[in-house]
Amino acid sequence: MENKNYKLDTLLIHAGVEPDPTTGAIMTPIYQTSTYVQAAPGQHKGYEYARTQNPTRTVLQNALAAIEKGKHGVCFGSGLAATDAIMKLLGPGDEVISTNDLYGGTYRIFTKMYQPYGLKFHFTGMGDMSNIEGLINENTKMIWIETPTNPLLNIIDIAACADICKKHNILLVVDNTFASPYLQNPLTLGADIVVHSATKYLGGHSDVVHGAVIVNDDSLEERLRFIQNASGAVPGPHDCWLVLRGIKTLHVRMQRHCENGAKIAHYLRSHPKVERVYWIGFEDHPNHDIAKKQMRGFGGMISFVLKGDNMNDAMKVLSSTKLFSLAESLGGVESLIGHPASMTHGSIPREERIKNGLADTLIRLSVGIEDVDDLIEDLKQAIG
Ligand code: P1T
Repeated sequence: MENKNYKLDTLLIHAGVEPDPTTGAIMTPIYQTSTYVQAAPGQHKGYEYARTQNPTRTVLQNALAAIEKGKHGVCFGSGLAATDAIMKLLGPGDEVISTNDLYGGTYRIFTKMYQPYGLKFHFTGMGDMSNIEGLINENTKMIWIETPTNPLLNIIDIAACADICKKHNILLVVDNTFASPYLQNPLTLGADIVVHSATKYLGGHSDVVHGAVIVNDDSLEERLRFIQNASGAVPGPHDCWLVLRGIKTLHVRMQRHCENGAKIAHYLRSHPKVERVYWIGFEDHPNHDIAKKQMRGFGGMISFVLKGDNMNDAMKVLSSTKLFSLAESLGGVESLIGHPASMTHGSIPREERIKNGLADTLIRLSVGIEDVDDLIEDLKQAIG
């Protein structure tokens, strides 16, 4: 599709997608092949071996670049494989500053995989930019943020981070998984690299594990493309096709996630047994203004703690919901409930978690797109 000026809702459906040149199939075929026949050595149609290139993956990469307002998309076998590829841009002695509230698996790959290889990580609260400035030295090569953060729904000012990064010649990476490209485009706010767990809102149906990196810079793309091929953590064509199909409905799904999320956040806040609700749409959320400035909506992720901070009460809610399924992950059409301390963030040492505000009793919701009245009834009977 030539015209890059289409609005996002149109790009989600058409970007990168052309009728299949051999048959005219409107849907991109799943090129389930490992290799491509050459007429003579080096004489091929742009495809040599499927770890290096696959036409289904190429279409998805182009679509992802377009919807993130970037130039290049590079896909991986999972969100963490995408993170792994980005870390391979760095080397021993390099330092990374990251937010102290982030997905447990990201914390794990940083501290358990890359720290032993000589990289150094600093974790800090990023509500206050001076925390970042204070940690920068000549070895600092990357700032890595999630916004909104997982699971405490903190908001970090992407443009302000980008200013600091530009001043010190540091790469800014934004994990845009929670927002999705429908709600936020970090590259337009000055980020250098956007990373996604496409397993979540991009795929949207809890049926695929997939990761993506989107950049503008040609030399970054070249290095990431090299890593994609050399390390080989590539997604299969069927998984690429599932994500491609998922993003065609991202806008309609996200609208409903946002609507349902808002209603449930307000319901929980008014519940006498609920102590605190973490949701970025509340006007008294500490960084609500930044969320309003950099996002187009507040999404479907909510965390909360019950009054009394009692583990048994939290466990009762976690095991009593009927529509909200108790499971890791998020961003699918169906609602999920989770316990970050033992599930998604179990790999962060308890003292670290508690220090950063992640209570043992925190409950996380990924609000789906079911009828919101049914979802509220479900929470009502579970909380009691
Ligand atoms: O699971 P995978 O596709 O490898 O993505 C990892 C990942 C990266 N970034 C963020 C912000 C994430 O939330 C995740 C995965 N998160 C969960 C499985 C979860 O339930 O929070």
